[in-house]
Amino acid sequence: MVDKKNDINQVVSIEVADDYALICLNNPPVNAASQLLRQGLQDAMAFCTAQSDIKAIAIYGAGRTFVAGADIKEFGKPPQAPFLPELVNTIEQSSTPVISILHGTALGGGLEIALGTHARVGIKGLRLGLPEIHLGLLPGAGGTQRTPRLVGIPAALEMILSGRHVPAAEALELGLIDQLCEGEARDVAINAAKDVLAGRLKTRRTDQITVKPNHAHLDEVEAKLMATQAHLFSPHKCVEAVRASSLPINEGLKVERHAFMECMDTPQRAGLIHAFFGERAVSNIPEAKGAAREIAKIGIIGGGTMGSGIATACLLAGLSVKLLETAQENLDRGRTTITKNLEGAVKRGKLSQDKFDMVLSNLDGSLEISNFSDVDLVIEAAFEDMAIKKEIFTKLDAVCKKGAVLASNTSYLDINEIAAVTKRPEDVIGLHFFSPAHVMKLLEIVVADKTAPDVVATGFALAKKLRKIGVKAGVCDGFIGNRILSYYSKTASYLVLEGASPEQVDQALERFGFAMGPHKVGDLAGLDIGWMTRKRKAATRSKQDRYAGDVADKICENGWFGRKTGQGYYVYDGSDIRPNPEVRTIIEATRTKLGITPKSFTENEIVDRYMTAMISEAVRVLEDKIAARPVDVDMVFLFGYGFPRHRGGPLHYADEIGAEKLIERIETYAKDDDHYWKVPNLLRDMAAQGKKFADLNR
Ligand code: 3H9
Repeated sequence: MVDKKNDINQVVSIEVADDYALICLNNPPVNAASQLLRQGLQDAMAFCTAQSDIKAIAIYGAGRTFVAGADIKEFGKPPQAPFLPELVNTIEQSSTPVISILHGTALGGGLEIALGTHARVGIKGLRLGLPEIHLGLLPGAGGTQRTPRLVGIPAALEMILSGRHVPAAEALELGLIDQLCEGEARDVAINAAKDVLAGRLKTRRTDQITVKPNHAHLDEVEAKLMATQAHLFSPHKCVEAVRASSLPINEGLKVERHAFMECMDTPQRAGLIHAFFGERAVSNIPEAKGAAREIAKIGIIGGGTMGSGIATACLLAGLSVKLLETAQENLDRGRTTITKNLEGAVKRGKLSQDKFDMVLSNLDGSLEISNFSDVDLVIEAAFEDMAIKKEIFTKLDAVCKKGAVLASNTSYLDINEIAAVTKRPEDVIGLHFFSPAHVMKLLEIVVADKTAPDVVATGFALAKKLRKIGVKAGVCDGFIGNRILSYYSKTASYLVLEGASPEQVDQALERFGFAMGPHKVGDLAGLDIGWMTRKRKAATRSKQDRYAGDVADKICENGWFGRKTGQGYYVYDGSDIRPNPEVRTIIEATRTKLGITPKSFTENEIVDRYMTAMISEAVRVLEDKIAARPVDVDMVFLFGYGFPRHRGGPLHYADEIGAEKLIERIETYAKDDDHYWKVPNLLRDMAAQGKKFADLNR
C-alpha cells in the first residue's frame, strides 16, 4: 500500500509504501532541473534515506517527460544551490538503492541524474542524450565521467559531441539503461522498486566502474575537431573532460567542472542559448496562436528551383500539391526536380523508401489555373516581376474558392500592391521561402496591410507543419532578410574597391563563423542574379550604389557567373578553388577609374565594417517595424543567411559590441563615406538610455 502523496515543494512529491518510496518530479513543461526541482529532489532524498524502513527509492517524472536537462533559463544568472553535480553525487552515494524511471526524454542534466542512480528503467519511446554541446556547454553534472563508465569512451564521446537523441533500444544495447518496458511512469516505478527489493533488478554505482584510457581515439577525434571546428570552444572541452574519465571519479569530476565553468563564461554559450530560445520565441506571439484556416491541398505556381523546392517541402509534410506551369516541358522539368529532391530526402534519412511512392503520388501537375478552384492555399513562385504577379493574382482571385489563402513567394516585391489587384486582399500574404526551399529552415511570413489575422495564423501553422522557423515580417523592399542583405553586401564591394581582396574578405568572415564568405556565396548562387537586379534598378540607383557593383558587373560582362560557368571571383577546377587572377586585374582597373588609392585592412577591420553595416540596417528594419523584435532579425539570419549560430544573430552580437561603440564606428566610417554610413536614431536612443537589444525583446 502506497501512502498518500506528500509535497516536498511545488514540484517534487513523495509517496511512501511499506519498504520503498517514489519520488515524483513535476515541473512542466519539460521537468527542467530548476533550483526548485533540485531543492525538492535533495530534500526528498534526505527524507527517504533517513527512514530505515525505506529499502528502495524510485525517481520518476510526471507529465510528458523525465527531466529534459538543467533549467537553461538559469544560465548566465548567479548560480543557486543546491548544485546539480553535488545532487547527483548525493544520489549516487546513497546506501539505499535508487532507480530512475525514464520516459519521454532524459536529456543533459536529466540523464546525468539518471546516471547517478543505481539502475535505469526506460519506458518505450524514450530518447536519451547529452545535447549540451548545442548550447556551447558540456555535460557538467558528471555526464562526461559516468557515460564513459557505462558505454566506453568512443560511444560516450560520440554522444557528447553529436548531442544526438539516442533511441531507447540503442540505449539498452549500449548499456546506458538496464531495462526497457511499457506503461505509465508511476506504475513502472512501483514495479521497479519491488523488483529491486526482490533482487530481480540489479543495482550498482556508476562511479565504481573504471574506464580504460583510450588516448589514441581521443587524439584522433581532437585532430578532426581542430580541422573542422577549431573556432568553437566547447567541443574541445568535451574531449578534455572525457579524457579525464579514466582518472578516479573525483579527479575527473573536477576536470569536468572546471571545463564546464569555462564554457559557461564564453559568448558562444550566450549566443547558442539565445538561439535556443529565439527559435521558439519567433512563433510565441499572439498572431501565431490565433485560429488558422484548414490547409490540406496546396497549389504552387512555378516549377522552377524555388517552386519545386516548396512543393518538395509540402509533400514531405504530407500535404497534397498541385503544381502549375505554362508548358508541359516545364511541368515535366518541375516533376523531375521534385523527384530528385525526394530521392535526396531518402538518402538523408528524411523520408523512408516505403513512403517515397506514396508521397510522390500526392503531386499533381496542371497547365490550367482553373484547376486551382479546390486548393486551400496557393503559393505563387513565378518570375520576380510585378506585372506577372498582378496577372496571376487577378486570375487566382477569379478561380480560387472562398477562404483560400493566396500567398506570394516574392523576395522583394510589394505584397500590398499584389493584394490590391484582388477583391480579397485579406486573404493575401507573403510566404517567403529560402532556396533550397525543402532544406532551408526559414520562412518569412510577410503581413500586408489588409492580411486577415487567421491568414497570418495559417502562415505560422504552415511553417510548423513544414518544420520551418516562421518569422513575421512587414512589407518593404526585401522584407527583413533581403533588405538587410542588399545593404551590407555593398560593404564587401566597398572593402574590395578600397584595398582588400575578395578572398581576404571571405577568409575574414569565414573565420568569424560564416560557412562561406560573401564572394564565394555570390559565385555559388550565380553572379548573374545580382547583375540582373542591378540592371533592373539602374535608373533609381545612386552614384555610390552604382560603383558598388562595378567590379561584379565587369566580371559578369565576361560571361563569368561563378561556379556554374567555372569562374567568377574564384576559378573552379574540380575540387580546386583558387582566386581568379583576371578579377584582380578588373579590381585594379576599377580602382584606377574611380581614383581610389588602395589601403590595407586587417581581418578585424573587415569583420567590424561588415558587421556594423549589417547591424545598422537591422536597426533601421526595427525602426520601420518591419521586424517586431531584435530576436526576429536574429532568427532570420541564423536560419536563412548562414549567420554563425554561436554568435546568436546580428543583434545579439551587437549587444556584445554595445550601442556606443557601434555609433563610434559608424561615425568613423562616415568620415570617408557619409552617404552610406549613417547612425540610426534608435541606436542613438539606446546609447543614451544605456539599453541593449535584449531589452527590446522583453
Ligand atoms: C544541461 O542540462 C547542463 C547540465 O549538463 C549541467 C548543469 C550543471 N530549460 O522545445 P519545446 C522550454 S543543459 C528551460 O518547444 P518540444 C522551451 O523553451 C540542458 N526551458 O518542446 C519551451 O518553452 P516555451 C540540456 C526549457 O516538445 C518549452 O520548454 N538539455 C528547457 O518540441 C517546450 O519546449 C537540453 O538542451 C530547459 N532545459 O521539445 C534540452 N527545455 O513553451 C533542451 C525546453 O515557453 N530541450 N524548455 O517556448 C529540448 O531539446 C526540447 O525542449 C525537448 C522538447 C526535446 C525537451
